[in-house]
Amino acid sequence: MNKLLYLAFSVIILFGIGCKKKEKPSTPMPQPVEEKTAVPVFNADSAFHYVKAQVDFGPRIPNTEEHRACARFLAGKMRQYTPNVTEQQGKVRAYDGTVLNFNNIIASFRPDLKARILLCAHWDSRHVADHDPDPALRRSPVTGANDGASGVGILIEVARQLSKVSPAVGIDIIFFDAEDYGPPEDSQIQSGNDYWGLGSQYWANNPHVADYTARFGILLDMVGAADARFPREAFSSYYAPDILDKVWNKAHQIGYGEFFIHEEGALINDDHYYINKIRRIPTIDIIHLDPNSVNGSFFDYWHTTGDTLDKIDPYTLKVVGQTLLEVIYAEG
Ligand code: AHN
Ligand code: ZN
Repeated sequence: MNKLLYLAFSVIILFGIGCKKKEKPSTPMPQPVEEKTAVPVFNADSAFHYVKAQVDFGPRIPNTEEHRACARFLAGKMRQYTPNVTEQQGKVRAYDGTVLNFNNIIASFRPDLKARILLCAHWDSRHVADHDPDPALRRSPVTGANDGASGVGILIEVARQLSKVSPAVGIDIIFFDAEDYGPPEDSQIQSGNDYWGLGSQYWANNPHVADYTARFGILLDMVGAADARFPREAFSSYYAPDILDKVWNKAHQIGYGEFFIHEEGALINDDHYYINKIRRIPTIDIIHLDPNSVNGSFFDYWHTTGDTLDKIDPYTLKVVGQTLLEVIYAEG
C-alpha cells in the first residue's frame, strides 16, 4: 500500500514537472523585427481647413486689419501645439517707400535640442494682382489661397502632428511676413529682387535666437494646386542639392514621384535665398513651377484675383505634408 501511494505521488510529481517543463519554452520565442516610431498620418482635411481659415480673413496685406487678425489667429493656433511661439515684429521699407509692419511667427518644438530642422512658408498675401488677365483688376489685392495660405496650412497640420508625436530633432516652423510686396510688374521700378522676401531678410539678419542654425531648411511656396509639379528649383540645387535629393527621394519612395519631378526648375528669388545666402543654412524651396503656364513661371492663377480656395486640392496638401512628416521622423 505504501509503495503504491509512493508510486502515485511520484507519477503526480513527475507529471507536474513535465507539465511545467512544457510551459517553459526551451528556446526563446522569435522576436519581432525592431520597429521604428510610426510616422504620423498627415490629415489633408485638417490642412485644408487651416488654408480656408486664413483665406476667410480676406487678403492678408501688411498694414491692414485683416493681416493683423490673421496674425493673431496663426500665433494662437501654434500656441495650441507648442508653448514656444515668438512673434518677431518690426518695420521694413517697401519698394515704394511704404513702411510695412511685419510679423514673423516662429513656433519651436524641442527648443533644447541642438540638431534642428527649419520649416517655413510666407503667410502674407500680395497687395496687387498685377498678373490678372483683366487689366481692371490689376490693382486689386490677391486672396492668396495657394500663394501663401497653402504652405502655412500644411505647416499648421505638421505642428499638430508634432505636438502628438515628439520628433527626435528640434523643429522650428517660421511663417514669414512681407514676402510678396515686391514691385508691380507694370511699375517702372528696376528691381532690385531684394524688394521680395522682406520678412525673411529681416529674420536672416536678426534670427529669433542668437547665432541660430539648423541642419537644413525647407520652404513651401504654392503647394496646394491640383496636379502641382515641383521641379528642382535652381537656388535649391545650387545651395542644397543633398537636401533636394533627400526630400525628392522620400517623396518617390512613398508614391508621390509624379509631383516631385526630377527636372531642373527656374531660379526663384524666394525666402530660401536669404536663409541660404545670409544665414548659410542649406534650404530648399518646394515650389510649383510651370514654364508652360499663362504667366510663364508659376501656376496659372499666380498673382491674380483667381488665386482662391477653389484652386486648392487637398490631395496636393497631403502629398507635400506627408512627405515632410516622413523626412522629419527619419532624422535621428
Ligand atoms: C519673384 O517673382 C521675384 N519672386 C517670386 C517669389 C514669390 C512671389 N513667391 C510667391 N510669390
Ligand atoms: Zn506671390
